[in-house]
Amino acid sequence: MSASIDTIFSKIIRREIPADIVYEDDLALAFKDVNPQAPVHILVIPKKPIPQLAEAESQDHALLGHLLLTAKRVAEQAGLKNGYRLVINTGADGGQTVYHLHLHILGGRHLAWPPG
Ligand code: DGP
Repeated sequence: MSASIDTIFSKIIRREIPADIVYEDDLALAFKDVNPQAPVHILVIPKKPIPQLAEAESQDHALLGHLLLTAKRVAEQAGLKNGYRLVINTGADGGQTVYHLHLHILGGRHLAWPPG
């Protein structure tokens, strides 16, 4: 388990480094991924620095629901009428590289399943 964190995403929240922010509210921020894997690739993050889903707690119940509904709203805003994929990479085996919980919204092309 990770300790409390200050990642690149915390710096984006604090506007210390630039990002293409597409949505913000009191609890969440959404911005374009710097290394897009699809025509639309947006990250939705909580402002609370939860390192990874595996470290979310029961008190985060409402926040996790908010993140899902925010992802839906941002996907609609991005025009993803034909669908999209939400991904949460968790931990080393999950391929997580930034230890601030984030949802990837991927869309704008057909996404194969299972993923390559
Ligand atoms: P993950 O592997 O699930 O931890 O994904 C981290 C994502 O974060 C990865 O797709 C690239 C993106 N990313 C990393 N650093 C930055 C950054 O400084 N700005 C933006 N916009 N995205 C970043």
